[in-house]
Amino acid sequence: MELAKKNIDEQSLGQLTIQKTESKLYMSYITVAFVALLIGGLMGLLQVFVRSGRFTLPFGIDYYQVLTVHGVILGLVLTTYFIIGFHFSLMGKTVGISTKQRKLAWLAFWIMVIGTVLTATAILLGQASVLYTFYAPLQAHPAFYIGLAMVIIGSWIAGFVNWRQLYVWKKAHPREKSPLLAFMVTINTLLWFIATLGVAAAVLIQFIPWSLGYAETINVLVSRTLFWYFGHPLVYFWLLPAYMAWYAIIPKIIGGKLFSDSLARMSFVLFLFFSIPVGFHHQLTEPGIDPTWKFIQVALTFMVVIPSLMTAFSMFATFEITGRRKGFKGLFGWFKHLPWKDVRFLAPFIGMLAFIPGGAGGIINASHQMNAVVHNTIWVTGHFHLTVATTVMLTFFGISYWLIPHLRGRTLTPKLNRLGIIQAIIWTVGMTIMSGAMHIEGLLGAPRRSSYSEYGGGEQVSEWIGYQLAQAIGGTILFIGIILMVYIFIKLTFFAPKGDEEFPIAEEEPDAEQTPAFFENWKLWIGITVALILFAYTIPFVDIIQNSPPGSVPFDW
Ligand code: HAS
Ligand code: CU
Repeated sequence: MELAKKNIDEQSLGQLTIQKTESKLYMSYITVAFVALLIGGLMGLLQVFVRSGRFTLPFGIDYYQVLTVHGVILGLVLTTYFIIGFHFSLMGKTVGISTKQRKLAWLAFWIMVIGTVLTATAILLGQASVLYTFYAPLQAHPAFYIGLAMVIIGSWIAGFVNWRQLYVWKKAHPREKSPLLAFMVTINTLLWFIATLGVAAAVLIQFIPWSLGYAETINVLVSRTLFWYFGHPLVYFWLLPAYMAWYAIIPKIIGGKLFSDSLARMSFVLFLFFSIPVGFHHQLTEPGIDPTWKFIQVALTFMVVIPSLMTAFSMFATFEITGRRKGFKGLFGWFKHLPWKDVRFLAPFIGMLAFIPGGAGGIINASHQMNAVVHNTIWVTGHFHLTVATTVMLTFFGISYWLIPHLRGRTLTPKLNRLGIIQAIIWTVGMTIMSGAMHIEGLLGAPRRSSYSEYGGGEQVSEWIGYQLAQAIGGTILFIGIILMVYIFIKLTFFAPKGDEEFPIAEEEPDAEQTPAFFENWKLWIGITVALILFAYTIPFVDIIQNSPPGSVPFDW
C-alpha cells in the first residue's frame, strides 16, 4: 500500500516536472511575442506622431527605419513566436511531446532568437530600412536577410517537431482520428512550410548573394513574386490559430459543444488548398504578369473566402445552439446568454466582429478594378490593422488570458479579467478610430508606406491631414492598450495567485456524426495543394523569368 502510494506520488511528481519543463518551452516563445508587442507598439506610436505633422524623430532617426522595426517585429516576430508557442501548447495538450522532441523545439527557439537578433541589429544600425516586405531594389545589410533565413529555418524545425508529435501519437492510436486541434496545427505548419519555401528561395538565391556583392543585379519581379507566394499564405498562418480558438476553444468557454468536427477540418483543408496560389492579388498593378493569370489567381482568391464564410456560419451556429439549449428563446434571445463579462470570450468575439468589415475590405482589395483605387493607399494599412491587428491580435490576447496562467500554474483573477475587458475596449476604440481614418484617407488617395509630407501643398493633400490627426489619436489609445496588455502579461506570468487555470477544449456532441476517415489522407491534401500551386504559378513564373527586364542594381537613398 505504502509502496503503491509512493509510486503514484513519484509518477505525479514526474508528470509535474515534465509539465514544468514543457511550460517553460511554450512560455519562452510567448514571452518573446509580448516583448515584441511592446517594442513594435512603441514604433507605431512614433509613426502616427510623425504623420500628424507635429513631431519629428529625434537623433536623426529615419521614419522608414521605425516603420521597418514596426512591420518586422509585429508582423513577423510577434506573430511567429506566439503562434509557435500556441501550436506547441496545443500539441502538448492533445498528443504530447517527448523529451527528444522538446530538445529539438528548444533548438528551433534558439536558432530563431539568434536570427531575430541579427535582423534586429541590422535594422537598428540603420542598415536595413527596407520595410517588412523588403522589396528589391531596396537593399539591406546581409545580416538582415541571413537573420530572416534563420528565423524561417528555426520555424521549420518547430514544424517538423509538430508533425513528428502527431505521427508518434497516430502510431500509438491506430485507426483513431487525430485530435481536432492537432489536425489544425498540422495543417497550419504545412501551410507555413510550403509558403516559406518561396521566401526562403528569394532570400537564399537572390537577396543574400546580391547583398554580399556576389551578384551585381537582382530580378525585381521574380523577388516580388516569390515574396507574395509567401506573403498571402502568411496572413492565413496568422489567422488559422485564431480560428483554432474560435472553433475548438470558444464553444467550451461559452458552455457549449463543438459545432461540427468535420466542418472545422474541411475549412482548414480548404485554407491549405487556396491560401497559396493567390499571391498575384498583391501584384495586380504590377507590369510583367500576364492579366489572364492575375484573373485566375483572383478567382482562386475568392475561393479562399469560402472557408472564412464557413467559419462565420459555424460560429453563429455555436452561439445560437448553445443559447437555445440554455433556454433562451426568440429570434435573437440566444444572443443574451453569451458570457460578455468573461474576457476569454469577449476579446475574441470583438475580433470576430472586426473581421466582418475586415473581410469585406479584403474582398474589395481582391477585386481587380477596385484594387486599382486602393492599392498602395493607406486603405490597405487600414485593412490589415482590422484583420491581423484586431481579429487576430484580440483573439491571441483572449487565448493568453487562460493559456499563460495555465502554463504558469496560476489563475486569472476577477480583477485581471476586468482589466482585460478594459483592454479589449480600449483596443476597439483605438482601432476603430485609427483604422477607420486610414480607410477613408486611403479612398481620398493618400499613399501608404509614407512619412509626413505636404507634397507641395495641394488641395487634395490638405484633406488628408485631419485623418492623420485622427490616426494619431487612435494610435495613442492603442498604445495605452499595449501598455495595459503587457502589464496583464507580467501579472499573469509572475504575480497572479497560484492555481489551476483550465485549458478549455470543446467536446463533440455525444451524438455527433462520425468524421470521415479521408480527412487523415495527408498525401491527398498535399497532392492537391501542390497541383494548385503548380497550376497557378508555373506558366506565369516561367514567363516572368524569360521576359523580365534586366536586373536592377541596389537603390541608393
Ligand atoms: Fe488581406 C492586403 C485580400 C484577409 C492581411 N491583407 C493585405 C495586407 C495584409 C493583409 C497584412 O486581394 C497588406 C500586405 C502588404 O503589406 O502589402 N485579405 C484579402 C482577402 C481576404 C483577406 C480577400 N488579409 C486578410 C487576413 C489578414 C490580411 C485574414 C491577416 C490576418 N488583402 C487582400 C488583398 C490585398 C490584401 C487583395 C492587397 C491589397 C493591395 O493592393 O496591396 C479574405 O480572406 C477575407 C475573407 C473574410 C471574410 C469575413 C468572414 C467573417 C468572419 C467573422 C464572423 C463573425 C462572427 C461574429 C461570427 C469574408 C469569419 C458574430 C457576430 C454577431 C453580430 C453575432
Ligand atoms: Cu493576400
